[in-house]
Amino acid sequence: MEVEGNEVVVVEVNCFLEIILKQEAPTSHCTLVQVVRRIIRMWEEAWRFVLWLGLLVWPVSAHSAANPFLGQQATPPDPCYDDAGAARRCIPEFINAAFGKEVAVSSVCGRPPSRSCSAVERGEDRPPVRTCQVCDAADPRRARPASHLTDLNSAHNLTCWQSENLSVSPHNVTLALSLGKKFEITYVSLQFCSPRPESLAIFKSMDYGKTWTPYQFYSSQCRRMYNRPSRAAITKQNEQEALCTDGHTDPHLLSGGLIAFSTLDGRPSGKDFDNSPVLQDWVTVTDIRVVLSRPQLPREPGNNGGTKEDNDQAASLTTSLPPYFYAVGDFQVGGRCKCNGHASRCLKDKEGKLVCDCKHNTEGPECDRCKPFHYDRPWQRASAREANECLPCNCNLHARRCRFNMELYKLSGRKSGGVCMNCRHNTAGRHCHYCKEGFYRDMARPITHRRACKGKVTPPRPEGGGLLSGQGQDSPMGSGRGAESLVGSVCKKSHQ
Ligand SMILES: [Ca+2]
Repeated sequence: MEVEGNEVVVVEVNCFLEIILKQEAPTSHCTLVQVVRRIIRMWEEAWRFVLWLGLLVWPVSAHSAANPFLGQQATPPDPCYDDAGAARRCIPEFINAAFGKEVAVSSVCGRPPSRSCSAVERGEDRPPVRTCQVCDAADPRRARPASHLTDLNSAHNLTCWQSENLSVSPHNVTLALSLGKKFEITYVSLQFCSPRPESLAIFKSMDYGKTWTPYQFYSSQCRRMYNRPSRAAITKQNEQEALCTDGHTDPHLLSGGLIAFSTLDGRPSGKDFDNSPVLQDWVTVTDIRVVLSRPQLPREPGNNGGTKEDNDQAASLTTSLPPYFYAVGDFQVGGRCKCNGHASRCLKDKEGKLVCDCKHNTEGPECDRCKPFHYDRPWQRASAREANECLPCNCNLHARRCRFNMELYKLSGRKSGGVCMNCRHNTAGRHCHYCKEGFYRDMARPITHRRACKGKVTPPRPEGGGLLSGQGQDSPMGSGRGAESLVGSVCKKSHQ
């Protein structure tokens, strides 16, 4: 049989070649029928090949569709869910939130070009030398614009912003940075190219610059400059209070000094941050403003600068000084995009605004509310122990909207507080779980079926009873409402 079959195939192929490709006339052994058969067989083989290819590919694609975390190395697992698919806390990565952002400065050198001089250290044994340079905003090599505050910081190519030359003190020079979104920040740091200021203040805003709160002060005269005690203690009662530190200034350091403010340092609840709404607020910022208030008293080369008392006395007066300036090479704000534990990253939306990529059925710029229809329990921040994801209302597929009711939530033992609105498909009740008046429950269908409640009921006649007993226990969710059970019973009877 097999040999015969093979012969047939050979004949068919030869005929196909002769008649179709060489365009010769059909002969006695090559009929058109054989050629047509050959063509049909070729079609069949092509289809078989396609099917075989499909079977080969299908398991891979089906598998990856069912579980997006397997078989696709390009898609990393979602940090907001564990391997079993359960929600868990997730947070965006720690970044320098100031990087590349624009800083509004109240003073910048170079318009018109100006010359400024400073003392530069040359090593421990050698006295500092006085060097001067020109700042010219029109010349890229000599400009010192605000963009140098937040550009890529490199030790080999330190780029600095610089203020105009100033000669009165105190005189505030401000650096204002808007992050465009709420962040939870760990530190604010300034790397100076000039000597560090003698007095500076850091303020924060949580509402995009509408209101400002003091964050931290540095001064050798805390009381006089900022009306704050130096080295105050932070207790659990005043964790949102800004401190004034007087130990930041090394009078011998002429340049390159760093000011680093750590937001949680020394605050008692820092160790239990998850459970401290006060500190969660404290580290939340949309904007940071740094006010450079007063410079170090200038030191001439070879001059040791006088005693602290001399400095204090001189600095306490509003006075004219030899020209001075501030210069900062790097302004950093270290923290994470604030998403309340419900997103692992922030993205730019259509308008270019930074927003959280919210998971756990949350939404809003900071995942700070539940998505519509997910109001079965109140919104909560995620903690290390509990993801606190928003849960959908249970409306048995009959409603698209629901609201939260605190009373019901408390009554349920803080489990469920959602109330369905506008139940459709002739259903009613908090969960759209029974048939509305005048409709009866079709027990052949699950309550989630859109035809679970059927037909209009003819109102029972006043006499003749209609009050049938014994069939009133069919309420699907055990709602136990006598009236509905009664309606159901009446309908059943009337349809029999
Ligand atoms: Ca820089």
